[in-house]
Amino acid sequence: MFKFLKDKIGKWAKKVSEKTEIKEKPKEIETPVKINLKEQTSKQDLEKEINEKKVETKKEVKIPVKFNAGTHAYEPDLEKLEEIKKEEETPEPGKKGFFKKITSKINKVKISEKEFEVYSEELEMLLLENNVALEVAEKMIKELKEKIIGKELLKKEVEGEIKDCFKEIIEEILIDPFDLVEKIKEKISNQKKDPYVILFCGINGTGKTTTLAKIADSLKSKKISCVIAAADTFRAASIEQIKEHGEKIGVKVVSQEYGSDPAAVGFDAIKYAKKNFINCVLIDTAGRMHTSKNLLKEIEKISRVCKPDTKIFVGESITGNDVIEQAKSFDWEIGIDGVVLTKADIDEKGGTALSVGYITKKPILYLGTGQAYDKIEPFDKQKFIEKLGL
Ligand SMILES: Nc1nc2c(ncn2[C@@H]2O[C@H](COP(=O)(O)OP(=O)(O)OP(=O)(O)O)[C@@H](O)[C@H]2O)c(=O)[nH]1
Ligand SMILES: [Mg+2]
Repeated sequence: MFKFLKDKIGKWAKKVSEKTEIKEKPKEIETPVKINLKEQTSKQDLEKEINEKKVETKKEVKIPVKFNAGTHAYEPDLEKLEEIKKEEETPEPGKKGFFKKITSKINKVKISEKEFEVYSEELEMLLLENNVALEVAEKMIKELKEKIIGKELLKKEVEGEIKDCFKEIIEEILIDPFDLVEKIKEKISNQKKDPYVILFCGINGTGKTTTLAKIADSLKSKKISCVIAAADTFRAASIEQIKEHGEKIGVKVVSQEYGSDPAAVGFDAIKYAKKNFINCVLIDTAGRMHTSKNLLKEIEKISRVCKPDTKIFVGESITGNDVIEQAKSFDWEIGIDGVVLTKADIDEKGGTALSVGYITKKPILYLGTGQAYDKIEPFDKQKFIEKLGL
């Protein structure tokens, strides 16, 4: 998953490093340039002269030049000089010869603003195609530009430098998630009776119920007792579905009839948890479109009645920018605390994970990475950056 930076940004950076050295022959300058050479006396003298960039051999040497866009100067052409180099004697150890000096000079590039503009359009397209939101793509390009323009680099360093810059930018964009398990432990150690309440919300079919079951299973393995509220009383077979999960993971499910008030189901589950000293209540809710005012009012009621400690928005990582709009709507309505991005296992792009947190200012808490109960990973900034191939 998330291969886009590894594959594509790398290629883009390579292109930048190759193209910053303009290869066309400048019209007003004739190449190669002829340098007239003096008579050589000794090997030492020759090396001395070479180090002062005055080539000295017995014959006349033609030094080809080409334009370096980085330094805005004409410089010797390395490839052609290599041919001449073969005819020269190797300088004594410790002495940096003429060709070495030329080599290091010629390999240096400086990316100008003009050049960057040409490539930034391509980069923006690349980011947008990979689900990075426009606002975030623009920020990334602006920051990369500030970091890279005018910086003198060895040609071979350009790709690595661009990747390093991206790494820094992404580190800044991503929000550090809070540790949900720690928060639960903190609350249950302070207040013996009140359970920690988690509400799951999102549009239809994003993986709310599966994520809830995964989290309940993981909490149970950490000795945090759980009860599930089957507060999706709307979708056909939703209660059977959550009960099946409950049976598989060994967690009690509190439910009512289809069509009953979901806020009441949540309230019942909290009551059950208090009575039975259960640590955590996980409330499953029906999928609802973020554009439906009535359904958003309903989730607002569930939230108002159940007063969850954490409200988790569950979105699909593959949906791209739509997830951002959905998360914003739910946040507007109930104030979400964090995001779970599901189906990261089938997301090759990764841009959604990069953008959703930055735009909503809410941390990504977990990534869903498959259908099985153990296919959930706490979101880790460094791991995510590694997955992007940086
Ligand atoms: N590949 C993959 N599939 C997932 C993941 N999470 C959930 N799914 C699958 O997505 C489908 C929908 O999951 P549900 O948990 O029922 O989604 P929901 O949001 O509760 O759906 P509604 O209640 O109908 O709104 C199921 O087939 C899940 O197995 C994930 O991280 N990766
Ligand atoms: Mg569901």
